Amino acid sequence: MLNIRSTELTEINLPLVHFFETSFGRTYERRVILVRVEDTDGAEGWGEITCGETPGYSDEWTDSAWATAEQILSPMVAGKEFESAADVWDAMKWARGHRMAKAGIETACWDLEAKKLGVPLWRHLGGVNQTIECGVSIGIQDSVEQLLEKIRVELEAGYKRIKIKISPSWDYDVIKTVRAEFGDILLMGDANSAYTLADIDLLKSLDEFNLMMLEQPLPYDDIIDHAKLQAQINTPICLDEPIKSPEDARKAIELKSGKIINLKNGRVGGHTQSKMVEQICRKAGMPVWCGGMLESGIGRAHNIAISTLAGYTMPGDVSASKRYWHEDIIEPAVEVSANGTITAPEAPGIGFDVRRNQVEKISKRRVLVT
Ligand code: OSB
Ligand code: MG
Repeated sequence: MLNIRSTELTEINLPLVHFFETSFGRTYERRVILVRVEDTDGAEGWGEITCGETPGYSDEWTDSAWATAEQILSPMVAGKEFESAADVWDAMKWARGHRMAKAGIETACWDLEAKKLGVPLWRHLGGVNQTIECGVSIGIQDSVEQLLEKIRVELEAGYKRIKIKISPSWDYDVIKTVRAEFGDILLMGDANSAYTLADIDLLKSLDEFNLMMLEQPLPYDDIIDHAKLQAQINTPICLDEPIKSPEDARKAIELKSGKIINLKNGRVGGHTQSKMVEQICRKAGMPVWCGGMLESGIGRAHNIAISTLAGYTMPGDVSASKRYWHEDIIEPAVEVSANGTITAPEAPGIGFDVRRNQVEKISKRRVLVT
């Protein structure tokens, strides 16, 4: 039984160690919304709202998520009683969309519940693989030399798979150079919706590079043209942006819109929804892997936990804190082993301590909803 007394939102600003550029823009500093839920016994759980600073990746962004979490979603959870964290999603279902805002609250409730039970969150979620495989996502750089250097560093650190962001001005030639330099590493590209079917010749030409997959080449809300594209290229398509629910996953499988799903906790609305997508995909033989949204340690810890489920069979975009932050807000920071793995912690809940003093230091605003 969960008796939620309050939800508390805190916005913190975290400068990235290195800018992150995708086909929709460049980010230097994250505005992260942390969610702290407290129950009537005074126990707490932490979550993170993973949306970007602009509506460039999805329609949610910091200020829209803040308003929605404060005014609409928190009142649906604060002061309410739940059989279990798995029921929190349903309490917010009336509100359409806003899945990242919902996920921040929902995942905080899962952390709280696992802590109260004294079990690690990954086990509480039904995880089976305590050690997960890690890849990295490398943004568009100012030069190809800079990209090659970054890839070299990550391969030396042990990461299992390299994802590079691509766009119409950073695609064929760049991938060709990377292949020539690093041979048959596990390599993939993520276009973040930078192409349309009119670019079919270019997209077909990428087949020669034997990419592990091509992530989200076509528009952010499309699963129909992706099916047409998949029928014409050999590279497996991985869907990211358009899969916002278990129903979306089912439809994409039926339509053959792609062969893999990048499953982001925030995008689908939290752990309960991720578990449903994972189950649908596992039954259909569709691999999933855990994507990232440049999370702080709290979102990262939740990503580690959910990645331990059986259906997450490919290396995810879950990597070490130090790739993003000079100083993370959790203790210890997330570290990756020399062979590119993370082992989910045994401590209850997310298994990392939140550095409250550090959060205070970099906090920009706070609101408590009771
Ligand atoms: O498309 O997967 C994406 C980051 C922000 C928005 C969208 C995406 C990404 C990443 C980075 O690829 C993943 C990470 O390292 O957190
Ligand atoms: Mg993506």
